Amino acid sequence: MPQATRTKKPDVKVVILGDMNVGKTSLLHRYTERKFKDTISTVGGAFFLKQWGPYNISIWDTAGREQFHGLGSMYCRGAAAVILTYDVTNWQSLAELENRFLSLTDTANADCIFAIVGNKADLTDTHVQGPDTDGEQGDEPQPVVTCPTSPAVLHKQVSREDAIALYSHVLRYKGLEEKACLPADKMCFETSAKTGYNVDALFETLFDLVLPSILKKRSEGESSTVDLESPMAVKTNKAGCCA
Ligand SMILES: Nc1nc2c(ncn2[C@@H]2O[C@H](COP(=O)(O)OP(=O)(O)OP(=O)(O)O)[C@@H](O)[C@H]2O)c(=O)[nH]1
Ligand SMILES: [Mg+2]
Repeated sequence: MPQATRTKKPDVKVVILGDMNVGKTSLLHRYTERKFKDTISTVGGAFFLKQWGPYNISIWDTAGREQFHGLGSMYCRGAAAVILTYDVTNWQSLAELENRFLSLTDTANADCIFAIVGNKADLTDTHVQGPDTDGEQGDEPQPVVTCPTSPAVLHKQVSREDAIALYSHVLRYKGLEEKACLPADKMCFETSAKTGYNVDALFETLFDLVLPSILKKRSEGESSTVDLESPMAVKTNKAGCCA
């Protein structure tokens, strides 16, 4: 197989779920393109490929609109990590994660990792508001603009405690022992796709955590193949026959 083809094959799958308008696509744009761009509501789904060290991670963006709900479990099939996203200014968007989206993750891997993400934190917390809040801007340092009036701060409808409670609920739904899982503190994030706040931390934490899944998948793949160039690699069963 040509090297170029081999390096583009995804090693692991991460899926982002959540109600329409919570900012799933914007989070992916921010992370992959370092930009906050205009979006249109996602139709069906889309995927991004991210190289993480020697590995390729596919990140699946899904549509939050009800009419595409049926596709969700298909996108989650075989996922190593799922990002459950809500909007911190919209309580209903958190409720929907429990009511509508959690069951879609039944098709994910048994050892799937969950992150709970409250996006649009720039709307409720002044410390999240950065200089790069005005549209398409990249990674480069932006000039600090002093605004005569700071943007209005909206009411935060979902607290961090609410998100942590949802994380506990997810673990119970999955039949997992809380003590044996990653702590809620580490897996609940508040982000802003608009300013970039916590976005890298979210994705990079998850990517580090899915590495064991990649290694497991690779070793399972390797044990079921035979390297024809190395006679030592031919596997034999107990009776000495080729396996
Ligand atoms: N203030 C603010 N607005 C945001 C943020 N993220 C997204 N938005 C805005 O929220 C709206 C919806 O963003 P999308 O990224 O399209 O939302 P989505 O979750 O992908 O929506 P669907 O594709 O319909 O499921 C857009 O107007 C974005 O500009 C954020 O962090 N802060
Ligand atoms: Mg979208």
